[in-house]
Amino acid sequence: MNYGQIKGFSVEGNRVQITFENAVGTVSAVTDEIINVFCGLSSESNHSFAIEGDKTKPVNVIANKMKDYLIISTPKLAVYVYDNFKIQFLKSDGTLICRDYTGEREAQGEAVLTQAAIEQARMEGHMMADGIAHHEIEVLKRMEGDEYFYGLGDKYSFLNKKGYEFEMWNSDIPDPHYESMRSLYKSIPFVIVHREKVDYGIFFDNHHRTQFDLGKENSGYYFFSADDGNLDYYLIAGDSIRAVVSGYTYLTGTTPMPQLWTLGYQQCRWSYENRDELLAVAKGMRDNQIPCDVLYCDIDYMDNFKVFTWGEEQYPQHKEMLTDLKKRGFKVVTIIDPGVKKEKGYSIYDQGIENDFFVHATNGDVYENVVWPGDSVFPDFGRRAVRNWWADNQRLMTDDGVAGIWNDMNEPASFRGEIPPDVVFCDEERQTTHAEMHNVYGSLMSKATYEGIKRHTGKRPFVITRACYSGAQKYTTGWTGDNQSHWSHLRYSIAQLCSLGLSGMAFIGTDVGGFGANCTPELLCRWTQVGCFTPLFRNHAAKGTRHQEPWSFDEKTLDICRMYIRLRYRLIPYLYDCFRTAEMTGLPVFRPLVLNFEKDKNTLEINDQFMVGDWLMVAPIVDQGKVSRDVYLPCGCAWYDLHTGERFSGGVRILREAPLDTCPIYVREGAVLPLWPVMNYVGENKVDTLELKVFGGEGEYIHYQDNGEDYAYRDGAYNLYKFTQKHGALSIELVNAGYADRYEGFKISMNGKNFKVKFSGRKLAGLR
Ligand code: MIG
Repeated sequence: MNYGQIKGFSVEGNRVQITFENAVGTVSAVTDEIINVFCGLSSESNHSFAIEGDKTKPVNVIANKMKDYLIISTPKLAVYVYDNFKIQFLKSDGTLICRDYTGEREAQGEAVLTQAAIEQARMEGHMMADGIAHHEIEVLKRMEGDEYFYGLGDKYSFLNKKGYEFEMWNSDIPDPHYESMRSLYKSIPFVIVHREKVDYGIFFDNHHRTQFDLGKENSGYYFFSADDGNLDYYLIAGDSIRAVVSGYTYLTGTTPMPQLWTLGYQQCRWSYENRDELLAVAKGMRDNQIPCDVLYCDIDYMDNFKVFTWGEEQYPQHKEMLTDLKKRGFKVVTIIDPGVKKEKGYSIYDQGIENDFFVHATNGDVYENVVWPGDSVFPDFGRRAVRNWWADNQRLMTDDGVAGIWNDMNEPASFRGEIPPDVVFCDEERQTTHAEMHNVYGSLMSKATYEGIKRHTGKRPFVITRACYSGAQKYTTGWTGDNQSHWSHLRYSIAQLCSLGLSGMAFIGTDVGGFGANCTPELLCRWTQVGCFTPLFRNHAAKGTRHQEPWSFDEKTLDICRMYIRLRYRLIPYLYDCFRTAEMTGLPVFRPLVLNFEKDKNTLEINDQFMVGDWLMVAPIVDQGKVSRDVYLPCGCAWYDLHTGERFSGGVRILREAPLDTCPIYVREGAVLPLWPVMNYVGENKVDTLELKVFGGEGEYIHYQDNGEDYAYRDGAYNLYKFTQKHGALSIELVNAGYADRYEGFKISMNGKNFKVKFSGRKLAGLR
């Protein structure tokens, strides 16, 4: 798109409208530090599937015309707009944030091949570059040289994405995921750029197929592009990566508090084929004293894969089964796919046909493709009426006692080829195409599921999705789809989960043990050692692969898995606090070290260590046969080895022995970790006395407590306890007292001593 010369401009509130020769664009300040750049190339409206509600704050925007450019400023930023809508962003002190690249695209190092050579190579299955593909919308930013690129959702790659190209097109990929794969299940077109003196984010809010090239084509620039939709992106400035993540989640929403039980251990398999098998797994958990809260029913629980039904043959009297499991502390989550079996007499199909709820082929017929139930039709989730209907359908599950819903196949995936781009989908009343709605289909489905569960149960919904677009974190957790029981997949899962966290999704996990291929005992141990720190802690495996419940191998494997699953339950109050932070600030639970320590250059590319909240750092083993590893302890604070209590100063690299039963874990000095006793499931025993493990130094920690279930906390029904340590003494103060059920006391371990204190008032000081 060639915008042409600037012809004029006008300011209206936060927005500056700029008339170019060939188009009208706007630059709007959402806040002092968030700028939206927009040009309605395909529609006038900047309707977003990620940003809900008006996020605009009052900002003092001033625009001035210079000789050949405009300066638009907020109290914190200056935006220079040139001809052809080229832009430079600066801080108000003049520091350059980023500037558009003004040259033409040019592929560096591209091999020159004859057409014959290309055809031959393709015949054998090689991917051959097609040369430069131009797009209707292309925003090229100059590479200043010191960039690190983070984020972009679930892409399968290292933390720093510089030098790679990606595509946003929700894709069901059952084959092994590999490094630098362009797309996966989710589309989160948000990238964080870290430079020595500046941090910023770019959120390209275009839900069509988009591309991101972060210096792969040419190290002189990076770009994002699309062939359809609008030029619509946000520059999110801030003085740290944390501020940028918070800016992004300010726009697109944060992850709301989950129910407490969702933080427990979850066991899944495709499939526990019948009631006996599922009950045997439940028994296995309790017999082996493995804490477990959640069991799953994958697709085979249904009657012929008809969503919202149960197969009486496999799961007779499922209601009684669910009630009985619930008594023993097990919550059951069932899978629901979007594909509805085409079968007259099946109520969901009939209702959908009667109300015209399914997407249409171009000739006006209901569109059909094949998924698990055979010939199937697809709900048109872009329409409110369809989402409402789907939300109501949730009741069919929750009324029977189902505790959460797992949304799979919602890229949407289909077996008879991908749904053609021109199949008719709607965006509310507007008819549009699959090409436009593809990337948001999973988000809309999850939103409908969330709203239904919320409406029917009044509790915080537990929804898991495979596909989604930016902003889905408000409604759903996510998992990373079909990984494999490969060591490389365990290794990459760390960067992948960190990237998802930086992209706003705080509640995420991978299939622990790996989905495809056969897990080994050693891999299961190491994966469980990582899994116990991931927000969603679910072990899952595919049909036809070896079983990977913790007892599926030998005693040693069982012992090690049990040990780390128990550690998970010890950490639940800490994790819950991290979720509180996530809801308040958008900062993820599972994070790269760079989020906390970006001034320490050694953390910029750490792919095999991670933080859990602000206080825990984990350096797991992710290679077969390895029994020791180097661990980097970031600068600026001291660290305690959780296992040995040994103290290390920060800024050092140490060698840590890590036999199979040991996952190296470090606690930041000054921490006061709240811990639970181990229990079989969340809520089995009431915690009247909270355990606090104090790690020297000085620090302040806020602990959050509520009923762990519903939305009463939004009306203030929660407690906040402030733990402060200074000069070797600890004080405890109740700083918010909205929830009646308080702790009666604390069991404290500090300075090598253990003692208990009663807590009935508001403050205790000088504990040592
Ligand atoms: O293509 O429901 O990613 O977790 O077990 C298989 C069966 C369809 C894919 C999901 C996986 C799930 C499986 N599903």
